[in-house]
Amino acid sequence: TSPSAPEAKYQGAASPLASEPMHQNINPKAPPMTEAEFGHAKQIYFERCAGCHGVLRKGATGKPLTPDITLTRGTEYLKTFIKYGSPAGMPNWGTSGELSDAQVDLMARYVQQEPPTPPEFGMKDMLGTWKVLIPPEKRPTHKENNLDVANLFSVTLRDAGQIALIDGNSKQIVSVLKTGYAVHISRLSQSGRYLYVIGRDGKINLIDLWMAKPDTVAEIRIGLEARSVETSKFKGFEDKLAVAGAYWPPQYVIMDGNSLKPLKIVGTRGMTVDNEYHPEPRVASIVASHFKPEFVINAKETGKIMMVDYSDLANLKTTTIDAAKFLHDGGFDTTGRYFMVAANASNKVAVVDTKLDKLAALVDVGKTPHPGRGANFVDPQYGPVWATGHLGDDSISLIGTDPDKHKAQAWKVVRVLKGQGGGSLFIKTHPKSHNLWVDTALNPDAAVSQSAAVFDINHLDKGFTTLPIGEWAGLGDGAKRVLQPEYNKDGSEVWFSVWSAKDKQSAIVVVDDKTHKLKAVIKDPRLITPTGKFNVFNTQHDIY
Ligand code: DHE
Repeated sequence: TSPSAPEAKYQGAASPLASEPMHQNINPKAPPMTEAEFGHAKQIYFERCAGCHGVLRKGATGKPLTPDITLTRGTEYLKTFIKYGSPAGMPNWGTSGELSDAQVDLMARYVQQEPPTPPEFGMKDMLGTWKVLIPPEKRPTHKENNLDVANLFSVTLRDAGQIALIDGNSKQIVSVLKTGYAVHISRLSQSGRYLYVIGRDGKINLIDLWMAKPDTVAEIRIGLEARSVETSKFKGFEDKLAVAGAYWPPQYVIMDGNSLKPLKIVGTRGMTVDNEYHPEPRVASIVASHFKPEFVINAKETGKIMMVDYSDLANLKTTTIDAAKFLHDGGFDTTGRYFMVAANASNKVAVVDTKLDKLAALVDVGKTPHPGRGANFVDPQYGPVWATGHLGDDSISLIGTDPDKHKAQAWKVVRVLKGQGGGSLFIKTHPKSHNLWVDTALNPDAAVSQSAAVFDINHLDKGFTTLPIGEWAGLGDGAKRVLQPEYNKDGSEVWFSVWSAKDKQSAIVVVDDKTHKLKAVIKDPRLITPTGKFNVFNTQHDIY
């Protein structure tokens, strides 16, 4: 396997576009394919390749694969490349056993054909999918349940196309709700009443946590493939608007927060930070500014951060900040003023000052930073920092975030910790804790991917302790990954997902933050492929 295979495989998750009908372009110069072969190859392409090479094959983190290039390479060369991979990050699809020789041959011929184009998805399409199941005036006027809503967890049940709402106190599943396919994230309205979840297929569920039994009150599809959703947080706009970003078509959509009625669609096609045209800049993370009525919207391939003023949608004002290519995930510093976002394939973290709408810095970090929302704490020596782990190496970079009292350290990597290994997806702490938790979910070594590292923030030089979270789940043998530490409301517990295959038992392991001891294992036949977990209070208040 090539050294960067975990990163390439991470980006190679199946795209919902695999099942979209698309026009077949026959290129007379390309090796011939039957319609059935083309259909099969298209499916494989959207399941394995589009994440890196792009829907239109114009290249993203992977190289462009348009016929002008692939035809000059020829079938035999392409077959070798697909079968054996490359040190630059192309996975060895053939020798790893993931594609048969016949499939490798199929793909080598397919990429010499014109790329088929998925359809656009505009206002008419969106309105066609929009449903208000319970209109705002028919919803509860006060909380009608006895749940401690602030300590609920919204848990993605990835392959079931569901989320589970789990009570953080009793650890009981309150309900399992049908959602879009493979929900990516959950976010809260400013008040904490409404939960928004977005599926990989672009479907958003708006869930009212005040109902006797929390349930979906509105839904919509905002595109054919998507990852992010957020709500307006600025004073005067609380619970008013929602926004979601699509991978395809490349666009973001601003909606009414109470009904999901689509109000404004904005395309992201355009120039990269290198001033080259990109036809499909996917919308990656979105956060809501606390300083202005603005959404902070990150376009992956162009490397541009759009500060979108939502106070006047008819006269939309956007400040576009040039950062670095391949923007992905990120979070705020503790003051909520600075947004730190990984430009992952550029090995950088971009820092945006949301008060001045300016780039504060581009910080060089390790290989392929992947913070989730990152972790904020006070380094005993260097003051306030925000930390990220990496997919591509075992380092954890601590970046100074206090330009007022620690100017010399601000926007510099002040410390690099050595973690368990590469393949880290998420890192977390809590203001009440002195622990820093780091997963290594995509590490190729099973022992590493099934455990988590914990550092004592007051003794960072002492290294980490490894906790066998996967073993604690008591699921027996079988492939599983331990991922995404998430705190409960009061910061006394850390929850981990133990993500097994769809047809195998998974679990959530709850660890006592102080003692590092196992506190509970949540097991239930309904807990199918749990991935992300979002504590209502912590998500609502950007606590991480
Ligand atoms: Fe994610 C966050 C995109 C693969 C679980 N993921 C994000 C965000 C983006 C993104 C843009 C930030 C959203 C925000 O903050 O607004 N993720 C992508 C991909 O494009 C990628 C690489 C491949 C794909 O095709 O999806 C990808 N992600 C994964 C996974 O394989 C994970 C582990 C399991 C899954 O669901 O597929 C996964 N991503 C998550 C989670 C978060 C996330 C749990 C939110 C973490 C948090 O704590 O905020």
